[in-house]
Amino acid sequence: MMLLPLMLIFTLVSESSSLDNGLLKTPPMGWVPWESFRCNTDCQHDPDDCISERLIKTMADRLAKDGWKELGYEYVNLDDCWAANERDSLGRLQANASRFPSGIKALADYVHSKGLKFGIYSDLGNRTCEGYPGTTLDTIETDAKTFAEWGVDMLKLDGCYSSSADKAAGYPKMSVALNKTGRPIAYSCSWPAYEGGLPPKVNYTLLGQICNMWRNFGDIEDSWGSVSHIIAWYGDHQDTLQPAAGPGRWSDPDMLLTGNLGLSFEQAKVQLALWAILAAPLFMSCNLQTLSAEARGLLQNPLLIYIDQDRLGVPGRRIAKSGPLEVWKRPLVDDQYGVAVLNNSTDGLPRPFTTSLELLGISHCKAGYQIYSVLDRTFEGSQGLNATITLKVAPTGVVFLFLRPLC
Ligand SMILES: *[C@@H]1O[C@H](CO)[C@@H](O)[C@H](O)[C@H]1NC(C)=O
Ligand SMILES: *[C@@H]1O[C@H](CO)[C@@H](O)[C@H](O)[C@H]1NC(C)=O
Ligand SMILES: *[C@@H]1O[C@H](CO)[C@@H](O)[C@H](O)[C@H]1NC(C)=O
Ligand SMILES: *[C@@H]1O[C@H](CO)[C@@H](O)[C@H](O)[C@H]1NC(C)=O
Ligand SMILES: *[C@@H]1O[C@H](CO)[C@@H](O)[C@H](O)[C@H]1NC(C)=O
Ligand SMILES: *[C@@H]1O[C@H](CO)[C@@H](O)[C@H](O)[C@H]1NC(C)=O
Ligand SMILES: CC(=O)N[C@H]1CO[C@H](CO)[C@@H](O)[C@@H]1O
Repeated sequence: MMLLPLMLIFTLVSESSSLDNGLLKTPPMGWVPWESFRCNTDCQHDPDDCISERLIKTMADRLAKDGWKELGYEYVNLDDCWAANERDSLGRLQANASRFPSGIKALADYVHSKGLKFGIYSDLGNRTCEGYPGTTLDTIETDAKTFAEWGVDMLKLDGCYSSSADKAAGYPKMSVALNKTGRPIAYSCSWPAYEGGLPPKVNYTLLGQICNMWRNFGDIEDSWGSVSHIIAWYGDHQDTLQPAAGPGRWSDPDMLLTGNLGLSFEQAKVQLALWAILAAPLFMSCNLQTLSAEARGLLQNPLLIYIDQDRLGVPGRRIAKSGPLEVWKRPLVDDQYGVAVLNNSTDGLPRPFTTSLELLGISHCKAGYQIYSVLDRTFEGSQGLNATITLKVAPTGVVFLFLRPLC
């Protein structure tokens, strides 16, 4: 009899904090075309790299065959530029027939046949960011129904060409409309990114109730400046952002750049390590056919994925900053931790960094912790709480540790 009121409270708390569609209990993983393929619609001259059913099928094949799916990369999503220039005669969105000759339903079926999930893109506004038909307040229900009929598993709803008032009405309305279709569809809202990402214009309590994930900040670009700027922004606003995220409701610092051209290998490691610390969605956006062995190794690092997907779902925080070095820590299940030490300097020399578990605030297990270097895939030995730990952190690089208690 004592248990009943406790369970009731627990249920109420979890219901009020996240969208009740049972989805994205851990951050989603998958592939999107945007960073590598943008709005390339020129299939005549560039048939391999244009936004088309052929591209999506090819990437679904790779996800299914090259070990991605088993690691959790299960979503194959479209971004902008899939739609025809006009809605159909019944007012429904439709795919561009020359680039998607079989239609979206057949494409979703294909993706499902590979054991994967299918995501689509639309925009709450008069047009998508690239000018295709948008989802306006009066077409929300039609579009939700269309997506459900097609077998869509995730919707990213962008926010170009709409006012703040339209967004405030439209994002919650789509959440209700998706629910009414009866099909579980993960819902990714770009709303906060269009309102500066912070209160008072952004209400994260509300977002957690209506969306499964959201972009908070501007689009990522294929450069170190962009990655470093995003990390700094999440650190500077962690008191707002960190508590807002959790199982079923994630902050999305945007796509992974690994496999593209703009980052050095060390910089690509920084993005992956920090995304895992932030409990971020892991969406690759590169050509999976031409990925180098090194890039594949980074993206398929099992311990990094384990940390990202930790079922506590508590994003990490920046706990210290000194000169160009900053320390980030994420608590994981069973008193385990992820710790990333980032060096933001560009002066070419690996920086020494000395610390101890005690100094990192990791002291629950008095016997000490086993230390693994996530990116080197090595076991570095066990350490007592007060033993000195010395690391060398490459310029615009990271050391990413996984700590497991000896208790
Ligand atoms: C719709 O919402 C209800 C109540 O919150 C929930 O129980 C149900 O699972 C949701 N259905 C879908 C398809 O999201
Ligand atoms: C389909 O996309 C092509 C570019 O690949 C474009 O020329 C054509 O106008 C589009 N068709 C429709 C109906 O939107
Ligand atoms: C969207 O279109 C409507 C109707 O034409 C117009 O009143 C509104 O200003 C447009 N909104 C934006 C943000 O372009
Ligand atoms: C934020 O949204 C929640 C849930 O809808 C609501 O209860 C709360 O009053 C809102 N907060 C502000 C400051 O508007
Ligand atoms: C790194 O330093 C640059 C230049 O001062 C700054 O713009 C950027 O925000 C810093 N990045 C991080 C993660 O602190
Ligand atoms: C570690 O050092 C601190 C301060 O020097 C001390 O309070 C603490 O008891 C030490 N812990 C262990 C496990 O030795
Ligand atoms: C996070 C951090 O420490 N950033 C520093 C990186 O280096 C530049 C230039 O040395 C500093 O201005 C930043 O504050």
